[in-house]
Amino acid sequence: MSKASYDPRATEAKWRAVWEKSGIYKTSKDPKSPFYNLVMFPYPSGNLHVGHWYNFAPADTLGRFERMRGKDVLQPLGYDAFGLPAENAAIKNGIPADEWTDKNTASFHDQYKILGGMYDLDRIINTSKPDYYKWTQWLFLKLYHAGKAVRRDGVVNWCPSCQTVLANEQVVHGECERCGTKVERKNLKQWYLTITDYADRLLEDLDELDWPERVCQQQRNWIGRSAGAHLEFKVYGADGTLEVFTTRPDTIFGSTFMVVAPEHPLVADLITEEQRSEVEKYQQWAGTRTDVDRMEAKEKTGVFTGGYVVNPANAEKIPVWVADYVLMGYGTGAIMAVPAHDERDHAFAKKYNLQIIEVITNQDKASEPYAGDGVMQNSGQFDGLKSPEAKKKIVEWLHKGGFGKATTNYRLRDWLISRQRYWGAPIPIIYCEECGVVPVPEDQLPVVLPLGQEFDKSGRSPLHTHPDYVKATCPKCGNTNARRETDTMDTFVDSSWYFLRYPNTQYQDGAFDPEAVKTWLPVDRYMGGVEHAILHLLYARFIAKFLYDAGLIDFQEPFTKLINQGMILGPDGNKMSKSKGNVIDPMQYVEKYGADAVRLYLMFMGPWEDGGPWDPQRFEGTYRFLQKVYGTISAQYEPNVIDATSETALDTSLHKLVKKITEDLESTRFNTAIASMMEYITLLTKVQRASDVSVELWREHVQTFVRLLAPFAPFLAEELWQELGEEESVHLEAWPTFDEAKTRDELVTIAVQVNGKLRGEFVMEAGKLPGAIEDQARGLDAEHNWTHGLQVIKVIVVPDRLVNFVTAH
Ligand code: ANZ
Ligand code: ZN
Repeated sequence: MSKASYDPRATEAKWRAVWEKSGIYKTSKDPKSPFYNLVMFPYPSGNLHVGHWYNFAPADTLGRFERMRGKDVLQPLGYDAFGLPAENAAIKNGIPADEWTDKNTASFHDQYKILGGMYDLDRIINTSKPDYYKWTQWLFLKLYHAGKAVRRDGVVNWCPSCQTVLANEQVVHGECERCGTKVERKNLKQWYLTITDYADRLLEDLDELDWPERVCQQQRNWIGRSAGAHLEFKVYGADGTLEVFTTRPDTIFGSTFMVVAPEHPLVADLITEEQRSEVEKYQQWAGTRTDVDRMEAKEKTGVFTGGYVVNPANAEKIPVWVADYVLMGYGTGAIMAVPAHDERDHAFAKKYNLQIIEVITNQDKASEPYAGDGVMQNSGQFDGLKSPEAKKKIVEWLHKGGFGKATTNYRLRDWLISRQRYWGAPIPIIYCEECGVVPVPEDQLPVVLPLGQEFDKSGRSPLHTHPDYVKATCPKCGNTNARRETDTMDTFVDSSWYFLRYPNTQYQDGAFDPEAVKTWLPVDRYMGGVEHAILHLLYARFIAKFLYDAGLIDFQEPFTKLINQGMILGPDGNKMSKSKGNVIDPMQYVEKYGADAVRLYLMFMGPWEDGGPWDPQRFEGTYRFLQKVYGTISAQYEPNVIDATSETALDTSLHKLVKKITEDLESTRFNTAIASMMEYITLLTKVQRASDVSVELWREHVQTFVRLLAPFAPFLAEELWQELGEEESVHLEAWPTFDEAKTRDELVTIAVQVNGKLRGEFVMEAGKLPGAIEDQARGLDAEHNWTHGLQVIKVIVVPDRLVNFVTAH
């Protein structure tokens, strides 16, 4: 008989304590078959939200599955703990950023345990602690000495209220994401990591990765390699040349004007007295707009500089305009405008009434301007050639004349890592009046971030005014009046290498233990949100290539396989947000139904990669399933009359189940795996009612099922395992195997008799239970009317062979 219902709260608490004590989830010290199963470490922002669960719980199921298949699994967690929210809390509520962070990591830590994961919590990484950021600083110095960390002038997004540089992603509609102040463009000396040196490798190596195609495509677009030419246009009537980048040198005869970015240095030389005030006004206005504003603007704007250049192809004198649809940060910040063949140039020429010359025959009259290939016209000696061929010839011809050369251009920019913020890893640099820029020697690391800082109302980083921090001794000449760099690093630097430290978090002789890294890396499977498709994943790939080149690691790609889970939406189908009141707090559910139910529901609700709305009703259904599992498995089983057919049918269904779940987990289809478990449990309860299989077979079945359940619902599986009389943990068991031959469906022909006379037949899978065969036969009788509408009083079934309807005469 089935026992009292399952009490997840008490049971989960019990096993949590047992597991912690026995240390069954500690990573193997001597792995024979290492498997690195990694989730993206979270920013500790208060409590684990349902999105974290959606990442960590299914990822844990996969880790447990690998472990049962004999792998030694490294499955760590940590905290990406530096960053603005901590600082905002400090500014708003007066709690020091470090206190706020420590409080949050403590509550995350408790919830990591509650989740029921086999995460090895002895290996926690916290990027805001000196024993970690010491090595982030070490990495910076490595890059610096290799010439890959450089300080230079650049135009940056500046928030005058937050007093800091913002990354492009932190600027929303031209305003600071944090405070809503209009962002300014400013020229500042900042630290950059020269990721552009790696552009080709970052692009080409994508082809070898087992990553979602859309992520690879996003990275390709971000790197944005385009082949073209740098061409030079002499300034008319003065010295100087205007250099442009173009992907279409074949259209040069159609270039009727030039456009330069408002910040372009040559504007000052081109500008005429009449145009001066108008151009300057325009430059000032454009200075308040971000690149994103500028690219998205529907209406093109611009002003004429008054100056001209000479088109080297046909010696025409053409006007130079200033317009903000040309960006200073791309190519050369200047373009040759070809209004007949480029959409933006076309719109601009129409608006300002500039000349349009078609130089490629438009094969698609419907589209104007025509951007495709075709036959050359209005292009001197190149007329009649096909445009791709003309492209090569024109570049060669211009090159001979000293007017430029073929080049490749990238959209990718160097990585600006300076932040004028407090809560980040200090940049280990000292400025000395005598020696200039001096790196802090490695043996003086870490440069310690002072804790317990208070902010004044301006929100400015307290480091700027912290006398003990700013004042430094020059490591080179001993000058005690040197000044410490007060900028900290972008938090993406912290996360660009953290996965190297997990294999040995205690390692003191370097950022990472080379032996342990050799054992565990590259990461076998990396799981996290698609919002990291570009920045984090690109930066981590870059740093891996840098360390590879430095001979410090022996692989170039850190993450062999990547899986992006989808997003959990509120029950109303919208993105969860406090203002919509549709936020699901996983802990509320855990308290009532247990962690297993939350885990299982998250995996059952739909394909992991898709996400979807949280459905409280389906959640209830999932919970009921767990209760049913408990009831069925934990009940006493006593066989009645044993039926050989029933035994075979049950056996086949188990082999099928093992195969299905194995294959589903291999391709992360949790939802269909769980659906088949549900079907199987329904079958098992039927068999239980019929009690027509042997006790040995029953036992084998329930034991196998509990092992299959273990990676999904680790607490319940452990409880049942114990109730089945086992002493060791189910999580130390091997994954069940299956016999392929037994999973194949055999077909049999079943004869249909009415009162013993043959009336028909049908085909169905072998090994079905009598009930299923009868159902099938009755359904077909409705179609074929074998029983002539007579009342059936009895149905005799011989499994795999015949059905006999006995009717009332
Ligand atoms: C002439 C031309 C004719 C162009 C034509 C296109 C079509 P991708 O592929 O993205 O690299 N361009 C160059 N620098 C720019 C800048 N700083 N701001 C805005 N636009 C810029 O694009 C390269 C093309 O974008 C270049 O080729 C240039 O316009 C424009 F029928 O030159 B083209
Ligand atoms: Zn000095």
